[in-house]
Amino acid sequence: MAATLSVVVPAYQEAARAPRLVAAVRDAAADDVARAGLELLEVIVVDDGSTDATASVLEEGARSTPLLRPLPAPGGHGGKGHAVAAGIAAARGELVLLADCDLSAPLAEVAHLHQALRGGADVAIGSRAAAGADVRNTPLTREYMGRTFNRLVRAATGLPHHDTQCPLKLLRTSDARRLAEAMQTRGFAFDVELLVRAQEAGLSVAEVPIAFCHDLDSRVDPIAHALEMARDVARLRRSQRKPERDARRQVQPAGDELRL
Ligand SMILES: Nc1nc2c(ncn2[C@@H]2O[C@H](COP(=O)(O)OP(=O)(O)OP(=O)(O)O)[C@@H](O)[C@H]2O)c(=O)[nH]1
Ligand SMILES: [Mg+2]
Repeated sequence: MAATLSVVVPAYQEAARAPRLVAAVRDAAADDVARAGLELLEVIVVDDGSTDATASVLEEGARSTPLLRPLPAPGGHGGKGHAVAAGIAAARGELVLLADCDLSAPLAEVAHLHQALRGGADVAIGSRAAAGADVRNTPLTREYMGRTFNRLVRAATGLPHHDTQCPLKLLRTSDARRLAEAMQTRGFAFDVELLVRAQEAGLSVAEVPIAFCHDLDSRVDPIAHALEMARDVARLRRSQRKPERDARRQVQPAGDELRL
């Protein structure tokens, strides 16, 4: 029998992009997930205290789309990590897939991630850096920011990955809960902490090339969020146990096409 899947999507000020997500959930998501050998149980979209019409677009969409499960983030606006953690806590599937509202990494790519889990990985992360990735439309500035950020992450934390910020991540819900419960990062560097905690828990992580089409509409402030993420990575480094940090000495060489 196919394992069940919950998709968790954080949403902040997404009134304009949410209708496209709702349509994808209504028309294609179950088939995309079934082709990956999984059964889609729900798409939890966590509205992170948006002040635009995100909540009403999601509520309206859910009326005609039973798989869509809007969830207000507890305590109002708290950041992407905060919202993802709330979604993970609410997930009912055996596996959980983290994704973004803009579906710049299409849900159909879950097939590649699931293959990695079937191959023995505990966590599969989508990658725009791994050989074979099909990446389109990324502005040069974002590409540069992403590379720089991922270099910083590798140097600071010892993580071997080349694209921590790719939206798609697939893992067992029980693992995701255990990791998310212990996490401190409420903003965009949540993804980095998830991987740091996975490493500390002894979980194996596979970085899997995926198709990705950058959506130019963005909630990311290149200065404020870059500074916040650098600060969060520095804090993460201080929280790490030394053996995990030093694991960077065994890091395998790879391309460094890294993006935020
Ligand atoms: N919960 C929450 N989610 C957010 C916040 N900011 C962005 N998001 C969500 O995070 C996801 C990614 O946001 P984007 O604005 O596309 O940013 P990105 O894809 O990381 O960066 P770009 O490369 O600029 O697209 C979307 O689902 C957003 O709704 C926030 O403050 N809180
Ligand atoms: Mg995006």
